Amino acid sequence: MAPQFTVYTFAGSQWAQVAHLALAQKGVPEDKYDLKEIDLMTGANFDPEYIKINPNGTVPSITSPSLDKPLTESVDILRYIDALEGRNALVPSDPAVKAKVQAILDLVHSHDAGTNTILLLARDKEEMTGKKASGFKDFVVNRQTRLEKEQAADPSHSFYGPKVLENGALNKFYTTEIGDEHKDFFKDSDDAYKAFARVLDSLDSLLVLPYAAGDAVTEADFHATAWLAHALWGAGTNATQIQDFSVLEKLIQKSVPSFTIGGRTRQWWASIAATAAFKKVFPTLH
Ligand SMILES: N[C@@H](CCC(=O)N[C@@H](CS)C(=O)NCC(=O)O)C(=O)O
Repeated sequence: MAPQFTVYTFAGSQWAQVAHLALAQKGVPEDKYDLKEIDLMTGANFDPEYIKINPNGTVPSITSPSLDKPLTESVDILRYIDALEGRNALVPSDPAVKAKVQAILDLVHSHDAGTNTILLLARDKEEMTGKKASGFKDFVVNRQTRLEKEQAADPSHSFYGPKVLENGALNKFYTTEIGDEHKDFFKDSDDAYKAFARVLDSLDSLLVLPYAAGDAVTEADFHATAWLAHALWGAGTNATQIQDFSVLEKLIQKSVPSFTIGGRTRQWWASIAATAAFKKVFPTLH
């Protein structure tokens, strides 16, 4: 069978994992789609040809001759995959369940839930030194190099100007000596950690159990799973220790000493981690 759609993906992208979880859960045959790797580590998402597919320069995306335009949001992508094969199982029809699912989707996609807080921010000299010596520095610097190259090649392109400035601000903290200019960055990072802790608390109170919105796995499970797995990995958890929350917990406690991962989150994580889709996509955290 000729592939019917193309998924643009990257192993280190949390939102791309939503697509992979949905493909696994629905058992979509592998000959039905192509996978195209967009290497975020080298800024391949900033290739002008990819920006034509996804004007935000993000993964995941899906293209298909049957679509009027590419899908560029993981929420839409999961729903597309869900609708491919038989029953639309991951998107509940019951209005009460739907509302619970939507609250979780909104939460994990909110600004305060951004996992770049864990991956890229630093609250003091020690953390900044650690980040500067890690692969996260390569990520930030490679992005800047690629963005500046593309901007030079096409100065009037509306995508590159704002992105060069946005990533450039972070790039500066990664490439200059740690000093007074870092003070506001450290304070903002601490605030971001406090906000991230509030998101984890909110998730804990929203979870229904055993799965995110109750007895059945829904889209809420897969978005929350990809998000939390990436945060655990970014915190430096041993990638094979799927159930180990201690590293992330300790990191957050530096900003919020009373913080712990809630009991409902732990129960939910144990339930979702036991599913075949989770095991296929997350043999290790990423
Ligand atoms: N709202 C989008 C967000 C996608 C997104 O931010 N993807 C990240 C990786 S998880 C990305 O491609 N980042 C690259 C960048 O922002 O330059 C979705 O849910 O699909």
